Amino acid sequence: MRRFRGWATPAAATARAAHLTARYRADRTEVVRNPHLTAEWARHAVRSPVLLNAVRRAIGPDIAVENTFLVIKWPGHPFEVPWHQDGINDRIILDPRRSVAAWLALTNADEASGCLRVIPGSQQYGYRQYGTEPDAGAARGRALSVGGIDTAQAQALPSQGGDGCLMDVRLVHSSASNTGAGVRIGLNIRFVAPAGYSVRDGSDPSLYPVSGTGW
Ligand SMILES: O=C(O)CCC(=O)C(=O)O
Repeated sequence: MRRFRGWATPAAATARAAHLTARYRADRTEVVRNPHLTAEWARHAVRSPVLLNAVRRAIGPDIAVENTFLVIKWPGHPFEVPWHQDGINDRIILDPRRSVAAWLALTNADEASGCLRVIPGSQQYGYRQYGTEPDAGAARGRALSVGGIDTAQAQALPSQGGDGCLMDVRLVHSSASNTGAGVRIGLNIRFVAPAGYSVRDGSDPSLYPVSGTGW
């Protein structure tokens, strides 16, 4: 896993988080799918030079966004993202050599507010069997691993708005509910290089190129 700073300045990340909080507070929206296809700020975020330089080092110059996922954790509202791997679900499997996941902090996040937690080294053991989250009807449906997770190994990744990290798409990670005082917002991004994915369900992989000419 590689951590970095400055995909946005802390002030810019915090200002964006304040806009998002105002926009989504009324209905307590928790998940916004693929904001890079609809929102200028997210289109900008996935092209951040600091972020793309890190992604280039991981998977080379030709890069497309395969998916983004904005997670808003409202204080005092239970919303746990279960242990899962970003590179596999019923729709797609990502090739770990040609894809990478990123997580961008828009707000500060600590253990109380539900920062990312990872199982260091878990990427070495490949993709695991997964089940679907029980309340997937609430637009939270995602892959999650079942069994075999030694949570005693979990490492919390507190971060500040404007921080980010790149993760192997097999890295097992999760985040707890927000029991802190403020909103906690993060953007999860899956990046792929050409041929970095296999579609499993026949759907179109709507790729959004952000770097290179190999598209
Ligand atoms: O933002 C979070 O708490 C977790 C996001 C995540 O793991 C994901 O969307 O895959």
